[in-house]
Amino acid sequence: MQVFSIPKSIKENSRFTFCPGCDHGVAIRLVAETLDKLNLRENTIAVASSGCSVFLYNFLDVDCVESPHGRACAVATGIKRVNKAVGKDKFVFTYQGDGDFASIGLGESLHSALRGENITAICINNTNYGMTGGQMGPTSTMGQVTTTSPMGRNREYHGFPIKTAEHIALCDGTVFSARVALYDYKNIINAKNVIEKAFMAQSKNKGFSFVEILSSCPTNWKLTPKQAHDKIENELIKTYPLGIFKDTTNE
Ligand SMILES: Cc1ncc(C[n+]2csc(CCOP(=O)(O)OP(=O)(O)O)c2C)c(N)n1
Repeated sequence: MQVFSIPKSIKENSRFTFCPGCDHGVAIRLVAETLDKLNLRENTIAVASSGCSVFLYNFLDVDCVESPHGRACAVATGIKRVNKAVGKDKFVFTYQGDGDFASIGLGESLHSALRGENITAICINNTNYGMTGGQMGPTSTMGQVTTTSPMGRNREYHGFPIKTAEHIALCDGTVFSARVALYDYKNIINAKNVIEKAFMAQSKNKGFSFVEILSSCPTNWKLTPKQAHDKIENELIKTYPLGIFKDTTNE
């Protein structure tokens, strides 16, 4: 008996290429299920950026564009506006890492939110530059050991991590900003509802919507998949509290 059906928005026979225990698979499935639920698949253009998130186009059966590192929100802005100019209202979302969204692409991300671009950004926060070998990222937590902070991130040398969802919520053009996690069933269901709210904001032409997803990175954290999820539940959410920081979509 097949208990779970494969969402239409997932490519058939796609081979899982993420590290064991990585949350990207769950995140992409939630995105695919939400695209199906809102009947957006045929009208969607996804923008994947450099980093592990780029593999989105291997799994998602929608039109996908790859952007240069950090430029996903700028590329999505162009795609959304150009289509609008010729009378096509495309559903456009980005799928980015935290280094991509909140460091190299912070300018593009923040100004897209400030302009109130009617796009949705999804940021997978695994607290490091995952694809390139686990270097310290803008979201690495205080004391976190990475390949470029072997003694742990410290205040004097590295400064503090960025709380992306809270910052994006401060932008006047943002209508929805939230942070979710995927370490257990309850949080996965919540994440799906939050992604739907963010997508609905765009469908209702409200403005910039954003979802930060706390994601495990067992390979670079040097933990087992279970230990990595425990770390998110017991440690990471102290730095990165879960919740909806702004929702003006019904105003
Ligand atoms: C302009 C530019 N600089 C650096 C790189 C190398 N690079 C590729 S992926 C990556 C790290 C991405 O980290 P993050 O955005 O956090 O995503 P993750 O891999 O952790 O999902 C880097 C630095 C690049 N491709 N382009």
